[in-house]
Amino acid sequence: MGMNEHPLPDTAGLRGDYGAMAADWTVRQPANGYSAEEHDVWRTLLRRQSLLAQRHACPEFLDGLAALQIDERIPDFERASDVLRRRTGWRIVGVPGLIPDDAFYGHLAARRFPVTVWIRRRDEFDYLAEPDLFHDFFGHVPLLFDPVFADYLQAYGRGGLKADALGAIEMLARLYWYTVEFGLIETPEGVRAYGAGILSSGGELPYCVESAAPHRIGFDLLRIMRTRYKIDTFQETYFVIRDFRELFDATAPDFTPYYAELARQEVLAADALLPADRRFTPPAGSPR
Ligand code: HBI
Ligand code: FE
Repeated sequence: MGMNEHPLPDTAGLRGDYGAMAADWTVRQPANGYSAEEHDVWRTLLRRQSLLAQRHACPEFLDGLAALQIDERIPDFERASDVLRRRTGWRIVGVPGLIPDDAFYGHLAARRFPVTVWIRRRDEFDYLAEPDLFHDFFGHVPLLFDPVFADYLQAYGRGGLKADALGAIEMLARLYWYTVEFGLIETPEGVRAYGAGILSSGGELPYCVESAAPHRIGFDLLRIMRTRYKIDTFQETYFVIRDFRELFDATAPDFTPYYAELARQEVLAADALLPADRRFTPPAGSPR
């Protein structure tokens, strides 16, 4: 039984303020804004990750980051949505933190990306259990400017609503994890990161591209949906797409036959390797 990426919110155990939510689990950003300390945490994370992203992120992410023109203060979601909506029709909605799968998928299916309204403390720079504003905004929002990825994520949301009914949430959660959160993509300069969990991480962004330790396997939908993942260490396996069109095309068919096929196969460990896996060799001189 694999851990779902996020424990479904019984809200009691979660950080955010779920008291003042709308029926669709959304909230507004704090009316009186954020403290100087919170803006400083944002600024520090933004500087660290932007520097790393210049070297290790895919060009589409860097284009979206530039289009957002985020500065050294926590962004206003309405203003960012105005820019984003004009490009791909997506907009940002504030949420108190993790929300149930069906609510989350429902927002994605309507081109609304849920972004957490609170930001981590300084002592949580390198790991926190739940996605915060920095992970969601910096990690996820820039790629929504890419038209093909934007279409993929909406298709993913629609698939999630159907998967809920088919009891296939766990297999779709693996697809989300190994693409939207921890995906790699081929570029003429070599493999680059597009996954938000990588792009918002100080350690994993260089590691995922440079280290010889993890497996890097060519994108294979069924292989991904049967592969467990780890939620509190660097990934042992990354999946590499050729381009976002490959991702979008993979989610075009109805998944029902896939779920039947997967039910007959064993679930694989996060560090499994199969003879059929299309492997990417680490760059020369990689640190272990
Ligand atoms: N809720 N706010 C928020 N953010 C997420 O990334 C999120 C979620 N709920 C469920 C969820 N992710 C995962 O189960 C995905 O696999 C759907
Ligand atoms: Fe995320």
